[in-house]
Amino acid sequence: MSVPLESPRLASSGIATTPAGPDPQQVVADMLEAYPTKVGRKRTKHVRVNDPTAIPQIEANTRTVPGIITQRGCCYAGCKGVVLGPIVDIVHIVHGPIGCSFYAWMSRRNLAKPPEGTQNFLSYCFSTDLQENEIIFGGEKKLRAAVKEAYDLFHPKAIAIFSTCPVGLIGDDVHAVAREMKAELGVNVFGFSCEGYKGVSQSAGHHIANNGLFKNVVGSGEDKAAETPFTINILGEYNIGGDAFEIERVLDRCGIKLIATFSGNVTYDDIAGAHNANLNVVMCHRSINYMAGMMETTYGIPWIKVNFIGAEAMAKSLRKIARYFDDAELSARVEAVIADEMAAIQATRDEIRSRCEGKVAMLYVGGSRAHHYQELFRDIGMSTVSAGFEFAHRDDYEGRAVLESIKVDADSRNIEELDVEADPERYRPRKTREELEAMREDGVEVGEYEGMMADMPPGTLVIDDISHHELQKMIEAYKPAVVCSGIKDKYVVEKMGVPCKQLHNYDYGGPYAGFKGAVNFYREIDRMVNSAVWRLLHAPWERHPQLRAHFVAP
Ligand code: CFM
Repeated sequence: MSVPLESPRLASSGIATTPAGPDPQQVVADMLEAYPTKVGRKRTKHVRVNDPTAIPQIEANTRTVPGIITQRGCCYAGCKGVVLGPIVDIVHIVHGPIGCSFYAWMSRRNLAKPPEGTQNFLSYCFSTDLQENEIIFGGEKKLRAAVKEAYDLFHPKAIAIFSTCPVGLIGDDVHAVAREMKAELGVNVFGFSCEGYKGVSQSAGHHIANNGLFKNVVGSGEDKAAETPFTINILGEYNIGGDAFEIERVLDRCGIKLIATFSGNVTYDDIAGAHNANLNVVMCHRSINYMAGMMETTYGIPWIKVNFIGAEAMAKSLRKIARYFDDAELSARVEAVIADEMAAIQATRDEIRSRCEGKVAMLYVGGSRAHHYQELFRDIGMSTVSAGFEFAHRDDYEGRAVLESIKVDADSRNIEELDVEADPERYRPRKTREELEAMREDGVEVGEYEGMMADMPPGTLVIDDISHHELQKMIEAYKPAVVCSGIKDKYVVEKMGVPCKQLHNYDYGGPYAGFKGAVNFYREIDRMVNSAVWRLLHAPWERHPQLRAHFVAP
């Protein structure tokens, strides 16, 4: 049995210990047993029994073993689908075969309510529709024509071009075409070499997107003085299911002005003027930490890590922002908003907590949500026995302190690291060294992320890039009340009689951020974990074992 040890960071949450359950070491051994020796050896390094007081090293951001079925996406998905795609008034042209566009069309549920008069291309699908002819003779001509056609039809502020796998293979120079068309049309046109095969997952695409957005858009707007000093950008919030709407509602109430959200419910001009903000708050560290670092070096804007998922986490993050601005009036307003919002959700939260308390969840999602959503479960007394990211790096698991020791391999060397320096005119440090030091003493670290493992109780299992086989074994061992994952394994989970909540697109729900979002999530989870329907579900092979298929490793 696991030893229920206290986790000091979690003591205040009321769930500081691991609930009694199977021996995690034994679960790991059983889970990896079926693999061929070499695969087993590799996967062992991606699975860790957590100890928040002595965080173990985990293998992450390395190639997936072919054939073991994981949830990862590709570099193009990370660049176009995740970071750039949600910017509403850029025409996003996918240079490639039509499938790359069609299957990425509107499936991420990044919503937007752009201001009156703003163009909104989110519901469009632009593609050069490469055919055999271009694969043989080159696709630059067709790309040029597509950019021109999009310009003639819409006259957008900017056009972005995204390269898919074949474009890299045939060697089309999308950057040369972009430069040429920018000169010809007089609007910003820029390209991304985000071919799907680059790197080991969509994470490579995030980095490429950050670089391109920083070079081509951020800071290209005017210097503007805001009517309040409390101005922020949110980095790594993509407005899935309307999360950014709720976050902005709460920030508004507090008197904190949002300049730009990278990239949800946001326009080209918002991002171009993002250098005017006095603070960057980082939600999804994985997809956008590069931008936070570059903006700090170039413009002197510090960043802090926040989590707007979960009512308690939201309150904590608002206090962190208020502490940064260090203004008595702002702090008082933030406290009043927190008190008011908490009071409004308390009765529902208590009622749902009484039905959910003690139940366990498993979260295997992307590169940040498997961490953030643990807070939402904690709000209603549920604990996370196991969590993992698909494509996060060691720093997202173990904290940024390990950054220096991360090995650079051939795959990561492929992705450009921009060399940025302080802007000679616009660099303006927002805080003095002494002010930053005082914040640190108050427990608010600037430019820090301690990672997921520090926030998980001892004895919990952390699994990087989980496979279908491993997921099945985990469900058999822990029999969780709910699994949070994505469409690739939703039905694997549900066929085992366990409800699965998609945390990528939220199924059809959301928002889940902020206070009102938290209530939506409590209700959804209550419905799922307390529904009798799952107990009635039996797979045919439970009654007829001859139907069970087996894969036997050679
Ligand atoms: Fe960041 Fe995301 Fe995520 Fe992500 Fe994604 Fe996403 Fe995600 Mo799906 S940017 S890492 S690449 S929080 S699309 S909005 S849900 S895997 S956990």
